[in-house]
Amino acid sequence: MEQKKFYITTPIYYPSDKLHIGHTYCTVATDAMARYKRLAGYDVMFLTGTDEHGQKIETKAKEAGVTPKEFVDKIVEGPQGVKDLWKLMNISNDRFIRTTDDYHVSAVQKIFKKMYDKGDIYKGSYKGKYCTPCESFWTESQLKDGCCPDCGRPVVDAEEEAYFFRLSKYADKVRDLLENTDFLQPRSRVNEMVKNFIDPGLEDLCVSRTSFTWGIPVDFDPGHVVYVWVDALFNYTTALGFLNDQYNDYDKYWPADVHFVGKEIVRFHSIIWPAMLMSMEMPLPKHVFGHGWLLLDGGKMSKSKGNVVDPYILAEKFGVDALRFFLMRTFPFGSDGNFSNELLIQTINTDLANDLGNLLSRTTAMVGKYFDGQLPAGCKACSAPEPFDTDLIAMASALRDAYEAQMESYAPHNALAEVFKVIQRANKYIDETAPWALAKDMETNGARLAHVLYNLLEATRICGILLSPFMPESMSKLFVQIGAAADIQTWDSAAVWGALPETAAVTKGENLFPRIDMDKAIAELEEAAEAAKKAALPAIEVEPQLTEQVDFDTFCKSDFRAVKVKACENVRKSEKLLKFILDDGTGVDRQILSGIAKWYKPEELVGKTLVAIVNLPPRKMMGRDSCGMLISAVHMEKGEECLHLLMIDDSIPAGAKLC
Ligand code: ME8
Repeated sequence: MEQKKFYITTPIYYPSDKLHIGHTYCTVATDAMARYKRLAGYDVMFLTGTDEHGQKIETKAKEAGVTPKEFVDKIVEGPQGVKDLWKLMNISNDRFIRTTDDYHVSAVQKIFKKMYDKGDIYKGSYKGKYCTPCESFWTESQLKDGCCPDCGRPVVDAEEEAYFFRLSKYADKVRDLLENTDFLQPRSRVNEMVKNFIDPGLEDLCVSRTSFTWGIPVDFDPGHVVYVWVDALFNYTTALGFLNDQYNDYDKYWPADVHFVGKEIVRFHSIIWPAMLMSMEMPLPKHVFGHGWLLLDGGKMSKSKGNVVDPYILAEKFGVDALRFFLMRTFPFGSDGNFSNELLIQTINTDLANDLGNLLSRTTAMVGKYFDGQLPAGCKACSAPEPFDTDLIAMASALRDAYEAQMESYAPHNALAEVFKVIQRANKYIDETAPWALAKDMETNGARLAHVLYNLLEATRICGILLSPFMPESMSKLFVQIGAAADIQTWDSAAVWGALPETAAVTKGENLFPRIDMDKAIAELEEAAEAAKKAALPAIEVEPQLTEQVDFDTFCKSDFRAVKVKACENVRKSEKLLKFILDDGTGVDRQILSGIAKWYKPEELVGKTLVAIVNLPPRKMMGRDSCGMLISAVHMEKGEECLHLLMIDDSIPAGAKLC
């Protein structure tokens, strides 16, 4: 039989800043889903990547004084960058796309041309509102209190010649898709989309820009770049090889089974994306799932608001698996959830240290203590089971199906809740059977004790299999401790009670989930966050201020004047000196030499208005007279001296006295 296929994607991330725990949430959810499907026997394609074009990146790069490509390269490939973070979080993506990859760029150009040739993209003139941080166009009616309806920030007027996509042409079909199929999930998001966007009437979408250049050029009309969302959405197909030779998986995996996306980008994925695919006459993805946000202090975590949580700090402190587990267990996937360090620690302590950790350590310790790490043959069977034996076995045997139903409806939090019901049942079973009491009379109760412990190992094994998509590393260690070999870590064996060999070698290993001291950990986290904040600031040192005072009359003896640079050049044979010819308002040129060649090129200073002290006695420098001194601001940054000439408004006339 042909292996079933499953294609799942995360959004591709904007590498405009370091990623935070909100981004990690979506990728971990996708990873858990992909691992679950692999476990269940599917041939999985899991795609993630980065969305690297657009005005926001261009602006950020300019601010950083680098090219846009250099800027994104650092955030995607550099230390603690996007790829590093996914490696740390044990993300098992099969492919990583960067929208600056050549194959993607040329495929998007072909896609744009195809829609143009079909008449679905046409040239017009755009007048409207644009939210720069969100890279989104809005019509007047879509604004909320005059601001961007997504992020609430001000929008700007925009007018330019532009290409448009005939979104209006597909309005009825998209409405039908949303209202009459299960394309968009959870269902609550359908009403949002229909009421806010389709009911008011879908307008054609502006899909090119001319006011900046960092985008995919429209190859048949230089000066236009493709709207970043058109470029970004098609990543899901170009990464499979659509209209390019880089890959050859399009026929195999398209259409996608599900796109996991945050709720603010559901509009793009459930309206614009299917409409463009209809235009391209391509099959539609089966599902789009819009998950909620992780909130901090009630607001969306975002770098621009400065309220972000660093996944590196949390993973280092609590372990990658504990962090992955917390994200999936605590927040219902379709809703918003309030992140807090307290909640994280509480979840680890309750679910992992107490419930799962105790079950594992108590069970393996007792097999060690009472049976030297190996139960006797025959322990699986029991001639007279107690009601709690039957109950535990029934729950654990039914677990896989209950879990599967939840995972299939994209409810990982509920799938985990099912697993924890069995873990809690197993812990209760320990109290009910009181193995330590049975052990007091091994001759009479030895067989019963072995059976109880076998049941505990078996329940632990089944739970371990179903937890492995969420905590892969820790569950591998758990399997070693309970003596479960690879052939009984499988999906099929999760539905088979009694698959663990009776005489499996059991070892009480390391404590997988140590209990965390809440107060101590919170104090340390706060310290780490403070240190990270400090490290992010440039290490600037300024000279200590002088304490010796000068009287006012002495100060007034220094004559500071505005001077204009008429000419400036390097002094021959000197690496340090620049020679200035200055207009100081007297009508006679003033010459000053200044040791600032390291920081300025002569040509960038001509015409500038500077400040000079003009009544210092002339000094000879490299054989030339220097009549005065130019005033600069100086500080140290990361061990380097930094100098900024004091430049004042050019409207100030040469010779004006500064006092
Ligand atoms: O939207 N909680 O990129 P992005 C939960 N490039 N999810 C969050 C979150 C939070 N606090 N903050 C961000 C983009 N996210 C586009 C996608 S796809 C063709 C293009 C989620 O880096 C957010 O909801 O701004 C989105 O799904 C993802 O992180 C990427 O956000």
